[in-house]
Amino acid sequence: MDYSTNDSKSTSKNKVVAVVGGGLTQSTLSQVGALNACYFAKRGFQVEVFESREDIREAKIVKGRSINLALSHRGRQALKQVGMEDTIVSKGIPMHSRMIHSLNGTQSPIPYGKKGQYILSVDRANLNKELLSAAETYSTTKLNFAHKLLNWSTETGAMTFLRADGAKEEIQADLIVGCDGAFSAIRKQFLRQSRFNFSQTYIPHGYLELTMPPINGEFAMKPNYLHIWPRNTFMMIALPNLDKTFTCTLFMPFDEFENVTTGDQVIEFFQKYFPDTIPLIGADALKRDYFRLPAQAMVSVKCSPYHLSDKCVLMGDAAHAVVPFYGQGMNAGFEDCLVFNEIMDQLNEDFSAVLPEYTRVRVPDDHAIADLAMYNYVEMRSHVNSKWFLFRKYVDNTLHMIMPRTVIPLYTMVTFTRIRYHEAVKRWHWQDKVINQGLLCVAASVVGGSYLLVRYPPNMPNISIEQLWTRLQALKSPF
Ligand code: FAD
Ligand code: EGU
Repeated sequence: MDYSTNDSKSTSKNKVVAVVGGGLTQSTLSQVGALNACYFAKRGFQVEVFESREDIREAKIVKGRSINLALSHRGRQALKQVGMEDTIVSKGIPMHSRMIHSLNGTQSPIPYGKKGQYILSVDRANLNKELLSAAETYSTTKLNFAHKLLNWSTETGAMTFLRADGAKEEIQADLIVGCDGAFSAIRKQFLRQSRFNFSQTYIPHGYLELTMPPINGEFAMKPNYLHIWPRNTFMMIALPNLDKTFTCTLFMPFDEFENVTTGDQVIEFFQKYFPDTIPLIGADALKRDYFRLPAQAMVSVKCSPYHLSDKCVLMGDAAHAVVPFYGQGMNAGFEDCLVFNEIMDQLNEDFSAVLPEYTRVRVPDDHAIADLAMYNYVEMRSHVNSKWFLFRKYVDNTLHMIMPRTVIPLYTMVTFTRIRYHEAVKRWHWQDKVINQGLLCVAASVVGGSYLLVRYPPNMPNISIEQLWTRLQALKSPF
């Protein structure tokens, strides 16, 4: 009997897994495909990665910008499983707190939590390079760049690729893992299936990235912070880079972007909303860089199921693009790989059982983080200025301090734990109820108490403050 398990194991090792998506895009860089290549290679599969772009490690200059993102617990746990956590963390910059910039230039730090609770600013390009190189250390992994997926057959599983030389190539695999981003070509075949759910929503905001250079060879602002300028409809965020620059991301409705068309208007706009950043970015650089690229759109995509028979599975943005207002898109995509890996262990790599189980387990969680990110977007743009942001985080953290086990702030569950996203949402609703009921009780006793005091004034003996004080002291004294 033992032989059969051994047999099935050894045959599974000859199976080919095709990971579609793995290299770089300008706006985003595929991280999830590169990580997945590591996971499947580690399990002993023959891994073929197909990426429509050229090899990022050989590309001369990455057109566009060096962008960074926030890596937190879920992403780190997923990296750890393939032995990549330390490599990535060593090149990340810890951010222990947010730094809230008020309109008048005041800066207020708000810690993320206790000492060990910080997030990391990591370079997208470096993360991608490291993961691809790690995947390549397995002799069973082959990276195919300049291979653009055109179509695939749900009947046979055969994929058609367009190569750089214009030729088409047909490739067969035992499992197709779609990690080809928010506009996934793999997902197109899912759309033709009955009972496949799909929705996509563009938000009215766009984003634009600006670089804040070092001053005298040093960071222009405190480095170990996630800098935030909350201005209701406008918001800017800045994350530090290893080269001592900051990448600032400006979020603003497309309508407003259209209103700013000249360099002078840019300065005028920044003077009004982000005056403290003008000398740091530099007025001339600001006028120039603002128009370097048009504002980029942000989309939220939800779908289900994530698998098609035992042939194909979606992960990362291909399965769930989320708006960036929780800093979780890539972290969630990495956790997809980790969850899939756990299910592969549980169900002995039997794709016909693993794929439906992955859908069953993962859809509720990915939908929950998509909803949370959208909720936070709506909240931030509707009434979040710096005072409100400071107040809310203060209330959250204080309640957590008073009742550390009962009240855990939502961002803490999302950012620093692996509590399933949908469980975090449930707990959050429950906490809200408890807090509201607590407040209601306090309010009721204050109102009721005052009423009773007015209605039935107590017959207080006429004693002086001094006497009251001695009595109070007497109460405290054990004798
Ligand atoms: P992608 O990065 O989109 O990669 C898809 C890959 O597939 C690309 O390399 C592409 O070239 C390739 N591809 C596409 N079509 C084909 C085809 N037909 N054939 C072959 N290959 C193909 N997440 C965080 O966790 N923290 C953050 O702080 C954060 N900040 C963000 C800020 C902004 C402004 C934005 C927009 C997003 C942010 N995210 C963040 C989200 C994060 O960028 C994405 O979730 C993550 O990059 C998704 O990775 P992916 O590999 O699934 O998809
Ligand atoms: C947006 C763009 C602060 C990188 C959400 C916090 C983000 C990031 C927050 C981007 C915010 C917003 C959280 C983290 C993180 C906060 C978080 C957002 C990284 C609720 C590169 N968000 N982001 N929440 O709490 O949990 O600090 O582009 F402004 S990291 Cl919108 Cl923790």
